[in-house]
Amino acid sequence: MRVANGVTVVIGLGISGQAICRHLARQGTPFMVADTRAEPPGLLTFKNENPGVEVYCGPLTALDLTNAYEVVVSPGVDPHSPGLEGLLERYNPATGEPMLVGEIALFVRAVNAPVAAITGSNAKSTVTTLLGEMARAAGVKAAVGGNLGTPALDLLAECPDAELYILELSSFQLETTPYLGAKAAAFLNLCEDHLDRHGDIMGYRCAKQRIFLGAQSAIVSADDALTWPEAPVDHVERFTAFAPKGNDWGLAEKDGELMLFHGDAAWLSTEGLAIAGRHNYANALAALAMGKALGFAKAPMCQALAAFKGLPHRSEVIVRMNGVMWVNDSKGTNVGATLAAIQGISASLKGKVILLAGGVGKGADFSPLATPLAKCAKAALLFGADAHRLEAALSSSVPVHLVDDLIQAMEVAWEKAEPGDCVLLSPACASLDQFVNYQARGDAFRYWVEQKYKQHNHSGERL
Ligand code: UMA
Ligand code: ADP
Repeated sequence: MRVANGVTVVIGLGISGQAICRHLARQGTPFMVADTRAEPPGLLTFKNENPGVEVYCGPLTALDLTNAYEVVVSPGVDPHSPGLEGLLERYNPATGEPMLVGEIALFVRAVNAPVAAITGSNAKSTVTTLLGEMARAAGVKAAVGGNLGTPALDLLAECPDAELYILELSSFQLETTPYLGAKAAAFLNLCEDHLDRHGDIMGYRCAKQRIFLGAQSAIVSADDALTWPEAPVDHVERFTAFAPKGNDWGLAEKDGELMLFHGDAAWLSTEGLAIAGRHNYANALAALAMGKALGFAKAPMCQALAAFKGLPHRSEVIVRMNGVMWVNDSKGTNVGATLAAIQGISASLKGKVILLAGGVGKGADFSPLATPLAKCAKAALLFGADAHRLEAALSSSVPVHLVDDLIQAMEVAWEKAEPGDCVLLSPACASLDQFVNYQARGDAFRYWVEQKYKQHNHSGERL
């Protein structure tokens, strides 16, 4: 099928694709939509609501894009996939940008307030949400979204008078962003993830480094040089999960209390925080560093931080039952997140960890989990598409059991757990082989635990 002259082609009819369509419609730009799936979810509704918009479903190789004005691709579509070859590298004289861009390129063209952008392998949603709370406490009208939930282009329409846009950005979104120009850009951490898409960790890092294009301030981890900007940025703030050097943000003891520091100034004690674990304190420091770069005052930032309880599905304690703690870390979709969860939880655990893991491993190497599990785990119960790869990486360090699915894993965990233990769902994998998304996986965990809790409460058993 030949695309008509001067038409913008939106690739993908998911959340971003639909937001891109709404934006183009608002701007009066002629566009059509293509999706590689024969029947993408929401197709009928979209057609009913957009009767004049052409929709093509099928392989992109059958689309002739020669006359297109530009191609705007959804994050879930690889810009190098068949049918799109060369477009990312080709200059588009009409826009001065590559022929293929993503949603964020359109956002950058349209936005007229400062942008704070957050990327990293883990903690993006946590830091983005916390920074949003800090902005609110500081009296700044901020719109919060991106990969986190509300697409960036919808934020523009929903909050046109925002004084600040706070965006969580994934490597997929950054890969197709030619320029960002953020007032403050954070690259929080880097561990293997999405290797099936980016080839290797350096390809993945390279996409994430784009967050610094045109940034006024960079916020990076002092503990990981791979997060530091490759191209010069005027102002750099660094945070560490350990004692700070120079003017860095860090964690150190003062008078027997673990405190958050900026340089040699103690800002607040971790004892007053609702979030726990060294990785979460590092997240708090990153948000403080960003807030400072954005001009927020110290008092409202600290107030918002003290009140912040963290997000569901991230090391979330569901219940303590028969002396066993049941923790939902369904958002632990890569090895770095699962390591952080294991280390955070085992630090204060009397018993052992029973890890529930598995799903789609996205090509990652699971072996970094072996040593920490050898130290603190009773068993690893493995399910899903990459269960055998996990078994190969872990079986010499910890007893492993292959099960069919999460529910079976929970039943085995119920049998094995003893008072003092923690049953931890932190799968180190995406959920898409057995669930709609990570939330559905976390909800299934929560539901099972709550049912069990009710049954036992009902029968009068001591919990
Ligand atoms: N797809 C096709 N063919 C198409 C278009 C999409 O097969 O033509 C498939 C993709 O391969 C993918 C699924 O459809 O499996 C969804 O892809 P999409 O690009 O349509 O995704 P959206 O619905 O637009 O949602 C995206 C983000 N999803 C991805 O990047 C995969 C959402 O992040 C984000 O909340 C939303 O935009 C709004 O910005 C989710 C995510 O998993 C939470 N992100 C990854 C992560 O956090 O690790 C990057
Ligand atoms: P993202 O949006 O980057 O996926 P989230 O805030 O949703 O980040 O957290 C994702 C996972 O990472 C959760 O399992 C969470 O417990 C874990 N996590 C949170 N902070 C860190 C950190 N600083 N380092 C490693 N893992 C972390």
